[in-house]
Amino acid sequence: AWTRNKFQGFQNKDEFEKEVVRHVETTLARSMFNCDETAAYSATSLALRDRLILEWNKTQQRQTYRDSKRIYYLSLEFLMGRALDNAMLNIGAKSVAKDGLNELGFRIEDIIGQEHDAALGNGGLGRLAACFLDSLASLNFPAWGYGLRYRYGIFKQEIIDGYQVEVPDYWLDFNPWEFPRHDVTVDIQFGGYVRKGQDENGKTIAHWEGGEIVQAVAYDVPTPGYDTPTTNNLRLWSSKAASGEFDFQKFNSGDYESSVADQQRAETISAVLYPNDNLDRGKELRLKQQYFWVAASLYDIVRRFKKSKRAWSEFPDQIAIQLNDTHPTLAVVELQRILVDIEGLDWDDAWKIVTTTFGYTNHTVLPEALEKWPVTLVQKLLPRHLQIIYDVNLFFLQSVEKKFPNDRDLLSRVSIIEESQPKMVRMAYLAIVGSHKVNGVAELHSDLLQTTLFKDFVTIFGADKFTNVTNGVTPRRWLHQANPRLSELIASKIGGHGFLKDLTALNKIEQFVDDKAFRKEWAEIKYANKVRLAKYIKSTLDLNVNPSALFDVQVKRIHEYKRQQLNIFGAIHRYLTLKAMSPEERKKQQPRVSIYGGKAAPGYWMAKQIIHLINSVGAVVNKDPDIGDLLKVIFLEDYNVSKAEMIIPASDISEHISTAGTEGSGTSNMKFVLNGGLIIGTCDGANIEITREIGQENIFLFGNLSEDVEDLRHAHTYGTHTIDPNLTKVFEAIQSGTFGEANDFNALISAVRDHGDYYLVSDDFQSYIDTQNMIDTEYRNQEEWVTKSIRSVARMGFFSSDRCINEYAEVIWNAEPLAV
Ligand code: 26Q
Repeated sequence: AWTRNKFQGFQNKDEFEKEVVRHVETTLARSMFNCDETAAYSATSLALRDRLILEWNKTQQRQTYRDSKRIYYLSLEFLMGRALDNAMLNIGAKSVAKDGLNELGFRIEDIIGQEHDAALGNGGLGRLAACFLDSLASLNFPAWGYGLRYRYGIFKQEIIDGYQVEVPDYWLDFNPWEFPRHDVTVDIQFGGYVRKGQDENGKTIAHWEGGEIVQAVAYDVPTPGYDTPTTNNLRLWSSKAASGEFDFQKFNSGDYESSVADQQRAETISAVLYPNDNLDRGKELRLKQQYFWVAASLYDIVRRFKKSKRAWSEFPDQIAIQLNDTHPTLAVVELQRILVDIEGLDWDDAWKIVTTTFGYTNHTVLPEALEKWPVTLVQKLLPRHLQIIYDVNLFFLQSVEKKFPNDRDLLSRVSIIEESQPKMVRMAYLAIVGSHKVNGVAELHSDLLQTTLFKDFVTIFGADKFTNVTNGVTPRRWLHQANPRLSELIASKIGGHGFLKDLTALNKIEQFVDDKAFRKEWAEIKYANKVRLAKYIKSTLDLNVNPSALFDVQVKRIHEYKRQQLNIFGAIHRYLTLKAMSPEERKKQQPRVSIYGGKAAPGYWMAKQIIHLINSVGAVVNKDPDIGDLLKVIFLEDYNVSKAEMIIPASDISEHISTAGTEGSGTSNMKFVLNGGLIIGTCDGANIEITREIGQENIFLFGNLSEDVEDLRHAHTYGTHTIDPNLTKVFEAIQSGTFGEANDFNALISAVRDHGDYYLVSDDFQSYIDTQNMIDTEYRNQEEWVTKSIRSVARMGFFSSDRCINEYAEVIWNAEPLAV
């Protein structure tokens, strides 16, 4: 077995300190006398980074030398969060760094806290990509991530007068974790026209000419595995003007403005992450981002393959490319273009290679999230690609016609080109046709894909092409890093930290469920985590919350389908109920802190209304002397990965309450349970599999089932639609001005009362309230609660992203780890 040698970590704290001091004095050119926390963070990162780089280089050499199959994960989002703590833990240098920093007069938590999150993602999909990179490296898979180096990640959220305000997130000021590769560049073409020519054998060849060129520059980010020397690469592309600088010709001739404008236009491509989550807004710049990133990545992949001098037919044996949603689907077309137009392969041979190489992961069934691009836009930016898409579609439809003759409806349903006004390219269909496997992200989600959205394709290609890979999360970040005390407690009981690499080993803690000392410590850790969050609430909102109260948390992107409105309506109902009680009766109630966090897409007005309602309710409830500690309503500003690491371990109950059938998987549900929190949830996404694993006695499920949703919606629209009486009282309280301006929240109420209640808030309301009341009761029995908490954690082994990556490797990639 591999063991860390002296070159990998630090021998002792003195060696670490020496390196930190050296970086302060030389790299940063400062004296230790005015070394503040920022400088200490920089120097610590640089010292760690030096060790990482050596492993990284060796890993890359090893992977090149062994030449085994590589996995490329294409994602427009990598929501990495902070890197320093993770790197220290992964290379086993944290305790040395802690002692060393202490001697230099710093606390390691303060130094870790200096780092800006790398927030190159919106939510679940981007964080999943980050967990996957951690697992790929930890399991020693030869794998690269490819993404875009946005200058601005997801915006920073400020709450002003109860409303969300977006502030740009400029995160690149000092980023020790990226390495510019000014020698690794690719010229990317846009626009122009296609000229048909002939090769020496008289075969027709398409030449894509004209248009503009933008240059892609590679920035590499090392991603270390846990307790292994494997350090993989995340390559992010940055855009700049092809000439490198702006056009001096124009500049010298006096046309200053347009020379600068050209440069800025090029740099705009990688300037900003689109802040939509689960919503497709077809903007031209988004399509440019997609092609820019896909073309640069494929050029890079093909270049690396060509160095091996293998036959093209071996391409799929050497390379697996996974499409994280449809965002990189142009890669399918681009590879076909490279093989046919540039490398001269026959269409059919090329297409075989393409389809064997790609796999496609779908993350949602929401119709508004399914990507479509106007044919005219694709024609303008990517004329050759549009021709290829048409040809792919033609051959595909011909094959369908052959198998299912005379079914014109079928042909128009599955056509990659939607014959609408304007015509649209359906990216999901292109991804299905261009891949050998299509997967959903939880069992229910994959079933729904196969029986509804992609039903026709199951008929056409057969059920084998479609599969499920239930999501997972990395236990390194989401247990060991976020909750070090819990990780230590578990390790102390079951013989070390092996569970971090084989999460099923957690089941060994179940035998201690009756161990008094263990239970006590378990409860103390949860309490300490709640105290930490309470302090944070005090420092940011100047509000006192009682750490002994039940902490009820819902943190995730704000979306109607995720139903934060159900949660806040429920909190209002609780408030009204408490207000109606006598003081004696109130004393018997379970105190609760209702905690919310999450960003709304800037253009998503309803989501912003929800944030405003939560804050308006908090403003009234939190200062109501009748209520005191019985209910606090808290909105935590700017929820992100590093805040998640603090919030998740502090929850007693978390909410995963999407309308049944709408959440692909959810991944924070897994993180909460892994940290000993129980959950209230609908029968949706991975909640269902979590229930199966941990036992239904350990989870609070409520609400209508996915198979009933269609009928309920139909009834709302065509039958008489009656609103739940308790919910009606909530609406009346809002509209009588209890929480500020009476009419501010009309739209939220109307959506339920007057516009068909698409998300079934009213249908699920009573069930939700009943379940929350049951939670109050059960929470009072702390002994039983701790038992549920321990048993749940013990049974969470399945939800490691390691299990998930191993499934991808076996079922989709046909790839193996590389022994170190
Ligand atoms: C598309 C087109 C134009 C602009 C933006 C987008 C876009 C961006 C982000 C569309 C979708 C997303 C993100 C989707 C997402 O995060 N999905 C979540 O993926 C998780 C990981 O699989 C699941 O757990 C969640 O259920 C799912 O909502």
